[in-house]
Order: sequence, then structure tokens, then C-alpha cells
Amino acid sequence: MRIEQSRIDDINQSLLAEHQRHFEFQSSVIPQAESIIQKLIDFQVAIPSWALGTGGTRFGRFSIGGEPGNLEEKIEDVGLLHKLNKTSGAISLHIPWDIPKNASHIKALAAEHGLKFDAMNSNTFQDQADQKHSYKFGSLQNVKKEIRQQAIDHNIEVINYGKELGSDSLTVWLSDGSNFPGQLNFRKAFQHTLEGLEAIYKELPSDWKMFVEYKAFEPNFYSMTVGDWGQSLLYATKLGPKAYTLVDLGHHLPNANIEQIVSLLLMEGKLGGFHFNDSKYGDDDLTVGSMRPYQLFLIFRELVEGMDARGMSHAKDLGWMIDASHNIKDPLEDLIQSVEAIMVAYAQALMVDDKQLDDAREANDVVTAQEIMQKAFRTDVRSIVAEARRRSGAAINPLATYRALKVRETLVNERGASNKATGL
Ligand SMILES: [Mn+2]
Repeated sequence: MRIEQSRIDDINQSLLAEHQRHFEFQSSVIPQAESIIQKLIDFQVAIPSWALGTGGTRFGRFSIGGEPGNLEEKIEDVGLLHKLNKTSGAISLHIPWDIPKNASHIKALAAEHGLKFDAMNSNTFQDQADQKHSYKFGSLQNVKKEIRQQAIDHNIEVINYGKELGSDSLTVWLSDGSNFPGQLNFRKAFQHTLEGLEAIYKELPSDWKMFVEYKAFEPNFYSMTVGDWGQSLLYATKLGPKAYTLVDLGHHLPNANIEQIVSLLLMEGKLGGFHFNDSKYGDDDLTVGSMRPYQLFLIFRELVEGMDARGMSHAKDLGWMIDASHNIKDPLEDLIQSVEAIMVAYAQALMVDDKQLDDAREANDVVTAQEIMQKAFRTDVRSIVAEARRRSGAAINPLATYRALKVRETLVNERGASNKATGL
């Protein structure tokens, strides 16, 4: 399915008068509205290929119908999203779920939809049908050299696919760890993992980055060999300047102060990528901003301030990606909601007056400092975000437009009601 621009324009026309009432008011009370809009227009969030189908659970999986059954259809889905919001201009692939059999064809198809290839993701947390050695007891940490080598070779293969597609980064997330005390020698597991990452790092093209993603628990429940930002930073520091820590919101122990983690990683020049999602108890399965929008805003505030302090481009210098899975929603609707939550938090973060906040801090005026943060968070910036979309040619209201255009119904008609997306 492709969405004609004229259909978006028609729906926008019917929403325009109401949108303009909101926008005129908000832009009159937000002095930096125009500069915020330009930053919103430039900002793109990559969509992971595995978030396009229903999944995200080791229990039941309930297909929504019309799920993309191959890489071409996944690109088509992200193209639909990007058409609606002009903010989802990149796709992140997962090998072996999305092996591009004909890279130039895949590249051309993505370009037709205005999409780039974001970070490539390797997979050593499952055994594939044709795989020689099992990762049951870990991949890069494994006590067996031949298993570690197999995991290294796989990551190099992923880099090679990425080179063909024009990607420029590799995300390594390892499920390695242990389930029971005594199972693992922590130092040996670390050293093996470091050696493996070094072997992969050596194969990175000169303009590539490697992101070392951490996760506090699951699938291992006693220890994770890359379990927190300290361990990830240790690997990234030992590896060298092309290696960075990747922060996934859902990969922390409950109530972790993620905004502080982000701030310090940025200070050290070691924050490379970011995975958005949300959770109440743990893990990464819920729609961005659905549980803790204030936390999301506080994180964005540190991202914006920390990037500005280093003269970094918000749009280009970090890898922004959604990483979530959905079990009961239409995945495309969920992604529309997630991108909207990201843009709202970003716009609010851009509203904070650095000078005022700094003055309050220097005066130890705790009350004013808190007021400045909450004022930005409580400002309704949705019409500012919508205006940025409208100026990009996207939908003023992507969710309403998605429903009005009957996108899911069309995809079910085209692809069938029962096909399931490959991946999680
Ligand atoms: Mn992630």
C-alpha cells in the first residue's frame, strides 16, 4: 500500500482550522516556537524491523493481520509511517530475521520511501536452524572458543550486510549471563566478551560506530555480562573511539535515574545510541511515554542540554530508535503513538530556559529549578509538533489519518489476515 499525498492533504485541510487555533495560541506563549519547529522537522527516529508485527511475549502471540511477511513489506510499513509523520525516516534491521537477499534492490526500495538504514542488529541470543553451535550458555562469553568464534563471525557478517545497505553502525546486544550463582566466572566471562567485541571492532569500517547495549536482567536472571551502563562503558572505553554505550530505557533496574546516566555518558562522549520504550515493572514492551512521560521529558532535557554542551547535532550525532514490541495493539498505531510521545518530550525539553535554570541552581533556589522543569513539562506542545509535521507535508494528526485511510484494513486485504511478521 502507498498513501497518496493528496489524501493526506485533504484530511489536513479538514483539520486545519482547529489546528491553527491551537497553534496560534501555543506559538504566542512559547517564545522559541519557530526554532523548536525547525529542530522537530530535522529530527528522525529509526523504526526497528521487529516492531512491525505483534509479538513481544514468550506466551501467546496474537496476529493483528496484514503483518509484513518479508523485508520488502517491512520497508513498506516504515514507509507508510514516514509518509504520515515524516519523522520515521530510517529502519533498523535485524540479522538473520531481515537478510537482504538483493541489497541494491532493497536499498532502492528504501530510497523510494525516503528511508535510510540505521544501526544493524546482530542476534546471538537464539539458535538458528542452520547453526553449528548452540548459544544456550552464552555467545561471546562462552567457555568454548568455537562458540565464541561463531558469534564473532556472525557479527562480522552483519557488518557486511550493513555495508551493502549504507548503514554506519552495529548494535551488539548480548543476552549472555548466568541464571544461577556459581554458574559463571564473572571475570572470565567479561574477558571473553571483551576479546570477542575487539575482534568485531577490528572489522568495523572507519566511519562506523559500534553500540554496546546493556540490559539488567532477562533472559538471564542472576547475572548479565553486559548488565548496566558501567559495564557497557567499560567495554566501550577499552574498545576505542568507535565504540559507544547504547541506553535502552527498559533495560534498567526499577527506578534507575536514567537521566543522570545519560548526562554522564554524554559528558564522557560515550553515549552513542538510544532505544525508546516504556515499562511499569521492567523490560521494554510498552509504548513510549505511556507510563512515565515525566521521566521521558527529564531524559530528553539531559540529552538536549548534554548534546548542546558538546556542540552535537540533535538530529545526527546520536542513534535514535524505538525498541518495543506490542502484543495487543496494531503495531503501526503503537509506533505512531511512540513517535508522537518522543516529539512531545523533545519539544518540551527544548523549551527549558538554560539560563534561568542555571541561575536558580547557582542560587540554590530548588523551588524555582523544579518550577522551570515542570512548567515545560506541563505545557501542551502538541500543536507545535503537529505544525512541524504539517510543514513537512505529513499528517497534522497521523493516528486519525491512519484510521481514516483504513491502512490496516488495506494491509489485511493485500497480505492476508493470518500472516505473522518474522522476528520476535
Ligand atoms: Mn534495545
